[in-house]
Amino acid sequence: MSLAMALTAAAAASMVAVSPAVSPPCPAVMVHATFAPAAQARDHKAVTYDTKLVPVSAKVVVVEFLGKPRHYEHEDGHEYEHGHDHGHQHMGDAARSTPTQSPSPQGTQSPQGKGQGTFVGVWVRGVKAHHTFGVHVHTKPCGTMPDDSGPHYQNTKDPKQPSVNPKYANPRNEVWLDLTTNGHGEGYAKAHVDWRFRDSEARSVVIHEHATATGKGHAGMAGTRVACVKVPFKG
Ligand SMILES: [Cu+2]
Repeated sequence: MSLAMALTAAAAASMVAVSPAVSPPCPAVMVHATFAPAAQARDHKAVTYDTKLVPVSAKVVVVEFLGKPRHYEHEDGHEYEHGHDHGHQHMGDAARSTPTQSPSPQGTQSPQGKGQGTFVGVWVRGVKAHHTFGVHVHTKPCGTMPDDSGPHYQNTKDPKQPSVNPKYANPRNEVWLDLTTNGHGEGYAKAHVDWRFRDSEARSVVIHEHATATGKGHAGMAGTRVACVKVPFKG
């Protein structure tokens, strides 16, 4: 299965069986790229700053869907509300594809209602095997230097930057897509948040050297930036 097909299938699997009024999912944004050396950032969508962790020629797919449905219709016609997920899941969860479902009385949907929020999925192949990468949506496009991609995108901006306060630097206020690769250097992560990006303020997905920290004083930190993908996220 190709990267794009696999990712689309995984994303679609978390959106299937919605009420017939909702049209089939169609990504708002989809970027499919091969990592190039950082010096070529101007002409390439994806660049690597650390070829040991993310070799040139490794591949990446990023998709964004607007308004991941909160409800799923079961075969018997009953509606089930999708429990609020915790922001990011690892490849194993995603590969099994069926979202957590819990029975819920009708009429108790979230204040946002159906179809709100943003779903982001990322898939990499050909990167370091058996490795956990911290991955986030950042505010600026990738450049020749790792810091060109700016800080993390935050729904509610932390007045104090760089933001290491767990109140702001968390997977509900930012988009975290940490992933752990398998033996073939392939990994997948998805995230859903209840809000939409502001226009032109979310421009890249940055891959960091290790998993994202959550503790006070270093929340959101994941080591150096090892690779970056330009993604023109829509709100
Ligand atoms: Cu980051």
